[in-house]
Amino acid sequence: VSLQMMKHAWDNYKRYAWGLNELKPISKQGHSSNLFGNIQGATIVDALDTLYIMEMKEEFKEAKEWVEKNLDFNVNAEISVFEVNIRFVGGLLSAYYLSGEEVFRKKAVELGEKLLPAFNTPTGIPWALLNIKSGIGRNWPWASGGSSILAEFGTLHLEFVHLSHLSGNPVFAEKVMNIRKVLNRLDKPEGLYPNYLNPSSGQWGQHHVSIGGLGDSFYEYLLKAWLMSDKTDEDGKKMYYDAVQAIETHLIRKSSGGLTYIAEWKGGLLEHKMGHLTCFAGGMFALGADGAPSDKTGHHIELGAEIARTCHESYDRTRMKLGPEAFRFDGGVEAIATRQNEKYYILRPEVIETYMYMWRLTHDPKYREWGWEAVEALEKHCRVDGGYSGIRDVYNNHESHDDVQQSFFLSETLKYLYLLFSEDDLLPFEHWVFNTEAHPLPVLHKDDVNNEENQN
Ligand code: DMJ
Repeated sequence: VSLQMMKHAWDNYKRYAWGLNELKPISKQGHSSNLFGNIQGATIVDALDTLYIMEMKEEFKEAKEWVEKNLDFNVNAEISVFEVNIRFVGGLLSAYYLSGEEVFRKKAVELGEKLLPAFNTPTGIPWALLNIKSGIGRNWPWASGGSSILAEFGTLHLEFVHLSHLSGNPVFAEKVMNIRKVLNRLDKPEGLYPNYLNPSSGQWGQHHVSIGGLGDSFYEYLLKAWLMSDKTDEDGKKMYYDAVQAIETHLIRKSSGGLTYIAEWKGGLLEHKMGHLTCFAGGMFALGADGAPSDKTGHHIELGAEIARTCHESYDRTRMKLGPEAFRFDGGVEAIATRQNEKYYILRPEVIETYMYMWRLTHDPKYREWGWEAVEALEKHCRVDGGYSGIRDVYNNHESHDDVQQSFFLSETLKYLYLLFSEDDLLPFEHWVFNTEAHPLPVLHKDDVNNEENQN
């Protein structure tokens, strides 16, 4: 089924928005996101590996030809370093590792080089935004005290390690190792990492902590850096398990109805709200269970299962059986959005991602059942003639479509659905880690690394 869904999403993108970043499935035209500046083709690059894995050979071939002829980074444009890294660098790296086609390696390294000026700050903590022609960077104007964002500068590690591996140029890995060093030198309030860090002073901004937006994939990349290093990156390992310990103590709570959730922390006060983005953490806890101190393995799996259950409830308690952007555990509600501007669903993957990890790690059939419920809801409410669209209010009787087919729907949501219903030997966890945009990157086995060093 996810293959049919991919075909529908891809065919319509191709028909109405080919070469542009995303598709507007209701108005049947292109959608230009300013996150990528003038870089074009986000949906193509994000979808490459999904097409490959689903064996959509014709489509993969036309996507590859587009990349060869049209993917161009010589543009005068300000881009989000994080978004371009996870979608474009990540997408190109995976396409290279899966297909072995040199063009993807070349383009990934070329783009990586364009991103390097972002690190020209007093601390080496990169800017959020970068003009890839002039090399001038800056931060989001809304970010606390001119800060860079934890989930942005903390979500470069996997891709940059691979860029060094594939180019033979150590500079990429050095840049991300330096981020680690800066973080390790800092005092952390209650062992937690605030979402904001000023790249000039090297000091934290507001003490807001989140495992959802602004924080999320930083934690994910600590664990995955360790896994991707064939479990040699002890620093990443320690930072991850220490952070989870602090998260459990200060952020994880149980509602009176028995639902475990991860709250947000604002200078010591809890906001009893969980984002759809936060739901990825169920899968992360389960993936990290194996490496946890031996008495904690079962506990981390259990934590993953609890988060999966809570996130499933957030879907189940809506009219459309699709989860809201954020849901609360206060004012007499549990796992329900109470604010109008938190009731939307934009085809996000995190809940299905967690089902996929839980399925692979426990084989409890309920995760496939829950995944199937999501398929039915997507088909019923998000599928339109011209592709798939997000929904403005998942509690409403009638769909109000937002008219955007997000590129991560093709790279993540549909890929995780496909994997949820595949055998475990398709992209097995021993050999692959998924970047935060669901692009698989191979584990760098000790032997590979040594061999290459010898060759060099
Ligand atoms: C994706 O770009 C990535 O999953 C990122 O980590 C968070 N936001 C979207 C999907 O929701």
